[in-house]
Amino acid sequence: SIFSNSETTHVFRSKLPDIPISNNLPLHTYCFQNLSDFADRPCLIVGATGRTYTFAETHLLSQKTAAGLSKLGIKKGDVVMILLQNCAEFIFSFMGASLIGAVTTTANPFYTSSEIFKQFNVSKAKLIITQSQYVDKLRETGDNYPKLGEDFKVITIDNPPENCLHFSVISETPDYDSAISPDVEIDPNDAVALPFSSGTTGLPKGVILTHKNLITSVAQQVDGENPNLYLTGDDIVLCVLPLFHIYSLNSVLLCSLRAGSTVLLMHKFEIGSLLELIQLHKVTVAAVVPPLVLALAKNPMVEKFDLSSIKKVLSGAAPLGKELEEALGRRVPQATFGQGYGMTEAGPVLSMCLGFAKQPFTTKSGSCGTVVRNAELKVIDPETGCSLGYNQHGEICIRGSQIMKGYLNDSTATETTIDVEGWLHTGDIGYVDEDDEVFIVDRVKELIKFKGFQVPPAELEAILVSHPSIVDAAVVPQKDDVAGDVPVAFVVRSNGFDLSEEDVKEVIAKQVVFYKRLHKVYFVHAIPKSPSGKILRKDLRMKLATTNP
Ligand code: 4UW
Repeated sequence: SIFSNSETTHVFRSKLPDIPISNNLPLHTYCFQNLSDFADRPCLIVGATGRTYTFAETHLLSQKTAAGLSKLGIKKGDVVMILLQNCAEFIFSFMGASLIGAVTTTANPFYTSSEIFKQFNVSKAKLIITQSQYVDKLRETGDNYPKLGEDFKVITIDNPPENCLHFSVISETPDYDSAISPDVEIDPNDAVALPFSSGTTGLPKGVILTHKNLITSVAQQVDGENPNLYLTGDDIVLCVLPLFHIYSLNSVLLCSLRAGSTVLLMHKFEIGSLLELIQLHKVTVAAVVPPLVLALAKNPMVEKFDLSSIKKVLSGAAPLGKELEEALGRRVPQATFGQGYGMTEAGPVLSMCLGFAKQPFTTKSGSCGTVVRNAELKVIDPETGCSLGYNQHGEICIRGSQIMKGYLNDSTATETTIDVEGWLHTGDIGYVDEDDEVFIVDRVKELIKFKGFQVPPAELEAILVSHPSIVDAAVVPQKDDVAGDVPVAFVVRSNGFDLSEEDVKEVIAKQVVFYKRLHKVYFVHAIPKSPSGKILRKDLRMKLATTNP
C-alpha cells in the first residue's frame, strides 16, 4: 500500500479546541435549531426584488415544500434535482427535501442537455425543480433521455411551460402538517446532498454527503464558544456564488441558517448590481472566488460605492495571488481578508482562516487557513505515502466526520480516494507552516478549475475520442491570469482527415457548458502515456509551461 503507517503520522490540528457536535440530528433540525432566537429576523433577501423572508417564513415554506414533494410521491431516499440560479425557492426545495429524508442533487442551470441528463441518470432523480427558460433542454429526445412528464416531473419557479407544474403546487400545501410523514426516520448516515465532482480522476461522480457530514462541517465553521467563522444575527452574508456548488451551499447558506445571519441572494454576478446591493443592504460578509476578488480589486466602479459595511471577505475554490489579495485590501481596508480551502468530497471545508474567529488570530497572506476543528490533516509524500512535518510539500489528506460517505455506485473511486484509515486524499499539493497555516502550491489530480468551476478532463477527452477523425486526445490545464486555469487539448488526428483547431473547439463547445470550452488545441502525433496506459499529464503541462508545443 502507498498509504502511510499511522504510527509515524504527523497530524495537524486546529488551534481551536474540539467541540461537541450534535451530528446525530437531521440537517434541517440542526440548521433551524436556534430558530426561536431569531424567528422574525430576515433570513433571505432576494436581491433583484428586495423580497424578504424571515426565518419563521423560511422554515414554514420549507415545511410546506416538504409536504408538496411528498404529495408528488417523493419518498425517503429519493433524489430531487435542483437546476436553479440562486433564489429563495432553492432553499425551500433543499430544506424541504431534507425534511422528508430525500436527497438533493444540484446542477448548473447553464449545463447542456447532455450534461444535465448524465447527472440526472446517474443520480436516478425523480423530479427537476428549475426555471421555465431551461425547460427546453429537458425535452431532448433520444436513447439516453427520459421523457418529461412521463419519466420525471418538472417544477418551475416561474410560469410553467407545457407538462410542468408551478412551484406553488408544492410550496402552498394547505395541510402541510399532516402531509409530512411523521414516521420518516432519518439516520445521521443517510444522504442529504448529492453534488457531483470528478474528484482526483475520471468523470463526474455523485458525492454522497450525509446529514452527519454537513452538520459536522457547518459546526466546524460556526459553532463553539470561539467559532472559526464567526457569524451572528447581525450579519448580512452575500450569496452571489452559485448555491449549486458546495462552497455557497455550505459556507454561505447552511452556516447562515445555523447562525441566524441574513443571506442576500443574487441570481448572477454583475459588478454594478453587486456593488449596489452591498451598499444598500450593508453586506458584512462577502464570500467570493478569485475572479470576483479581481473585479472588486480592479474595477473602477468600485470607488463609487460605499463598501464600509464589509467586515469579512472569504475567498476560496481556486488559488489566489498575493498581489490580488493586497489590491483588494486597499479597496476594503476595514475588512478581514482570508481564504478557505474546500473540496466537495471533504464535506467540503478542510481549512479556514482563523482571522474570522470570534477571538481572531493573526494570519499570513497567501494562506488557506488552518485545518478546521474536530478534524485531522496530514501531508504525505506522494511517492512513498510517508507523512511529512512542518513546511514540507506533499499531498494534503483530511480525516473527520465531515468527509463524504463515498461516491455513488463507485466503490473503486471511493477506495482510491478514502483509504482504510479514513484519510481522504485530495490530490492537492501543499504544506503546513510552523504557525499551522495551510498553503496550497499545486494540484496533482487531473481536475482543471476555470474561475473555481470544475472542468473534468476525462469528460472532454471522452467527447474528443468519440469523434471519427480523432484517434486520441488529452486535456490539461494552462495557466490563465483571469480564469486561473483554462482547458487546452492535445489531439491526434486520424490519417487523411484534415480537422482544424476550430473544428475541434466546436465539437466540444456544442456539448458542454461555456466554462469547459477548449481555449487551444495542439495537434500532436501521439499522447505520452505510462506503460499502464495513463496519460502523462505532467509531461503535457511541462510542455505547455516551457515551450510553445
Ligand atoms: N486555494 C487553492 C483554495 C482552494 C483551492 C479549493 O469544486 P471543488 O470540489 O470544491 C471547492 C470548494 C471550495 C470551498 C468550499 C467551502 C469553503 O468555505 C471554501 O472556502 C472559501 C471553499 O472548490 O474543488 C476542489 C478543489 O479546488 C481547489 C483545490 O484543488 C481543491 O481540491 N481549491 N479551495 N483556497 N485551491
